[in-house]
Amino acid sequence: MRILLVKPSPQLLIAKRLQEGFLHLEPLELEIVAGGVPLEDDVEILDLSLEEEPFQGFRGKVASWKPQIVGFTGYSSQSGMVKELAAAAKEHDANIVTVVGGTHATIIPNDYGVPAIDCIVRGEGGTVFPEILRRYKEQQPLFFGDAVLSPQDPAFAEKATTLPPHYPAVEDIPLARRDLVDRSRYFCIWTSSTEKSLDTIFPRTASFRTSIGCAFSCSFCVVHHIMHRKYLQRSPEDVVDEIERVPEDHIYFVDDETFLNKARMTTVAELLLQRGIRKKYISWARSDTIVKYPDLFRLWKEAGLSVVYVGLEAMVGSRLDKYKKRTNVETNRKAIEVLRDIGITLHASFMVDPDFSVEDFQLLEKEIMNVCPAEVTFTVFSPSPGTELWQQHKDDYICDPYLFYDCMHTILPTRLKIKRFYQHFARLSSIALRANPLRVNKVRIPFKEMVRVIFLGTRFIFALRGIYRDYPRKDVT
Ligand code: B12
Repeated sequence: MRILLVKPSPQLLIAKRLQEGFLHLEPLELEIVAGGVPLEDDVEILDLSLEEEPFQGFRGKVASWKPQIVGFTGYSSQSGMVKELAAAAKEHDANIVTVVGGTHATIIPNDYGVPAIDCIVRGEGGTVFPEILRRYKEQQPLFFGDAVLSPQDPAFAEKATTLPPHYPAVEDIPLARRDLVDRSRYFCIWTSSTEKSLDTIFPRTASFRTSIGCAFSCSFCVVHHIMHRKYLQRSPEDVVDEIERVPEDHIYFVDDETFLNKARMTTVAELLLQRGIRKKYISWARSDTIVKYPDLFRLWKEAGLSVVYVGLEAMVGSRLDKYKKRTNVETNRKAIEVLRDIGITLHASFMVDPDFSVEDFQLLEKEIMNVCPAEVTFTVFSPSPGTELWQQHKDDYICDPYLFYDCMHTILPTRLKIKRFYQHFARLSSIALRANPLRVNKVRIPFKEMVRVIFLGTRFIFALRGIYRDYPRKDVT
């Protein structure tokens, strides 16, 4: 049997610019789903963001390879595209079975209740996909339990309103089939706070999941909803065994928060050091985790941790409370100090609120220099589909709240005129370039890469300034 797993391309210009310029990670979710496919079946992964013409690329692949099952992943912003691709597959051959999984399918399954989609997988996919294949081969209905729904099921509407199912035990989730993608295409921009020169700032980078979920419930985040606030953890041995096998020596941990369990992550670092595995790592961590466990981060620096992405979000207490961060400004400031002291690069992520006034933007501009040297990026506070906040704001959206849910486009009305809002938003990123450790520490990088980073950085800032043009309604501009 032939199974094609498809990752849609980003829809809006700013997401494309981000991916071309700064980081493009492998489709780990599809590699894990493929990991569950029995050996007797043929499975391929098609990453449409690598195609010049995504729709044509998809149609060409379906016509030439003739898959019997096509599976899609997708964020909310890609759900429109997934539906179009599924319809294109059916148009080519009505017998193709279409399966959809990923974040959007998990939280808003009823959005996929369309004739072109046969199966909607909620939650973890690697464990349920083999059962879907078995049912297909035995010509049984494909939907079962609370994880696999189908618009063809008379009870679909009712099932689609229930909470996402619980995740299986991490031990049952198959390992990623990393061999199914062209590994030379995936990279992440890496800076350094301690090295004087770097051979490349765009190394090939592997994605890696050591844990799933998060113990917190920030108002803008959907993860606690998907994971029922559970934090599932792979064992240290399992993590280190796989890290050793990953072909790349740069690894991006895609966990929501890697370091919540000090004992586990201490053992992982110790095993890496004992086994002489010398790789570099990027991870996400909360500021309070960093402040609570500075020794853990010191040990991890030794094990190769180069950059930590921290959702500082705001340096104003009332905003942190509004976002239900359960942390405070003092902790944010301490975390910056801890990382600086250890020599780990801080990637500070701030949130711009649609209610920002000019003064709020100016205040945030000042904060950039307080966190310097650091990689500094910005998103726009947006209610995440499937959360309580999303429901509360359901009458407020100024645009298609799925397509525009990329945390760059505001989906809520802005206090400033939207064009002005994005002028200020783009200005933050141009100031942030000055705070970047490469510039501050005068790190030597290859000339070609310097040209590339200046070109892509400038183009990204132009794209940010132009975001307001994407809104269809004239009155919002
Ligand atoms: C790492 C990450 C990224 C990486 C990219 C990862 C990648 N592979 O491309 C980066 C940092 C680039 C990124 C960017 C963005 N991200 Co992001 N990201 C994550 C994060 C933290 C982990 C995702 C991940 O790789 N998980 C590991 C994989 C293995 O797990 P998984 O995706 O859950 O997949 C499993 C199941 O969903 C299922 N499944 C998935 N697909 C399929 C398909 C089939 C057929 C089946 C059967 C099953 C199945 O099985 C999989 C295997 O277990 C999540 C949070 C989270 N916990 O989901 C946010 C998250 C997915 N991101 C989100 C967003 C919004 C974005 C952005 C759009 C905005 C932003 N500024 O952050 C951008 C733009 C990306 C783009 N290119 O368009 C939101 C999406 C919400 C939504 N409603 O769609 C999330 C949920 C964050 C959040 N807190 O709300 N992201």
